[in-house]
Amino acid sequence: MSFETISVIGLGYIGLPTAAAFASRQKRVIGVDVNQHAVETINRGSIHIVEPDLDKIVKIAVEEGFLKAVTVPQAADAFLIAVPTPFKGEHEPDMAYVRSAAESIAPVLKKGDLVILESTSPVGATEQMAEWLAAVRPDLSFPQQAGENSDIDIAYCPERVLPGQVMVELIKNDRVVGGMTAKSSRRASELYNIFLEGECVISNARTAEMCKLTENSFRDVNIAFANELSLICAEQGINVWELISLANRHPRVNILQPGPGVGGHCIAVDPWFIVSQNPEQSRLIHTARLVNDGKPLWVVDQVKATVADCLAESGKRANEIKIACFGLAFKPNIDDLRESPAVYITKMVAQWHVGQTIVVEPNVHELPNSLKDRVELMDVNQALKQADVVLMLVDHSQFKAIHGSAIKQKWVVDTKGVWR
Ligand code: SAJ
Repeated sequence: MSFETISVIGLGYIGLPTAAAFASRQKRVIGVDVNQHAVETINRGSIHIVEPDLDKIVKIAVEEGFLKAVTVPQAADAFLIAVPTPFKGEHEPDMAYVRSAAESIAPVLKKGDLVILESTSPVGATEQMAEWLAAVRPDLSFPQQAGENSDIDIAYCPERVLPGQVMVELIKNDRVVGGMTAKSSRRASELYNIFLEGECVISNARTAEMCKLTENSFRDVNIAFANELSLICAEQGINVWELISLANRHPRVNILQPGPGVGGHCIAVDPWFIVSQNPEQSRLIHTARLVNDGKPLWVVDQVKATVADCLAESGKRANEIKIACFGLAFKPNIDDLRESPAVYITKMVAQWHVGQTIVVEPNVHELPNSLKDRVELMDVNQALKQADVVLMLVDHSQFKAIHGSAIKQKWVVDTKGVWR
């Protein structure tokens, strides 16, 4: 059966682009979100998140009547669940949003529907979701009960798009499809092939769940290796960026870049799902998390030591010393400050420092509440004119464009090797 109406539950960084991609292929899409503001914004043809090109695609989709947003699920032929899966307590995955999304669609499910879980999830989550659905809809059969003959097909299909390039990667990247049955996989592939130019590679639900966690853990472990090297090099008086660029000339070495820590909502979170399910086996993945999470505190210690040098050499009093922090976003050239090590470090520096703390972040016009009372937002030139100590936190292209010779300050902590 072809998919006449597709419903996407959760209209955030993944759900809204996915809904827009289907709608742009002239499919009728019902987007569902509990956030009334998001629903109203989308229905006006606007967007509530920042992602290149998404605004244009959503505007056209809404104007042409292919996309509408609602707060309560309606009947559809396929449901994609793309709600957050944060962690709780000791880094255990919190599946509460997935459960409530599943239970919210249960009343409108009908024989022949396909349900896909896209949210990053621990292994076994898709089977768990199928159990939750079966518990509230005993009149329908599910894959765990009826296999290939089930009334409802269920699959896990993780997203793997890079924030800032979502509309391109959503269409071009290969996609892993893990059905609870072969029929579920086949139907999920048919669904994604509506807009996908990459390949749909079929596996099973548990492997697809682990695949998503593996991709982000791979990146986390590799960044941790670079961050660990940066600590070792600081002890040894070696420039870590020169070292990495030299080592990367080996044909089989490709080290990532150290930085102030790992931010965002994926790489710093997803590896914990593996660790929490497999604490005995995941020693390397666990240690990588600790290495990356420890980096901001190490940077703050570097700042304290640099300010101490500045105090000793400049003859200024501590309250006369101005520290300028360059960058707040969680990675270069975006305005997303959530889970950003740069914000965390700036806050700690401002709390500790008795003098002025300046922030330069060309991608935002307003400081987050956690910083508002403590720091002052300035442009690059003002900050470079006033600061005694400079802290480079995010390698935005505007900062990279500044030549090292323009940095007159003697006291510099450069976590990205931009002004080396
Ligand atoms: N980072 C470094 N050094 C590097 C690369 C990154 O310190 O060499 C830092 C960044 O500054 C940032 C963090 O890592 O703080 C994460 O940035 P990222 O660009 O590595 O990844 P995200 O979080 O924007 O997106 C990741 C992607 N996963 C992989 O590349 C394996 C993306 O494809 C996923 O779809 C996304 O997570 C997700 O939604 O899971």
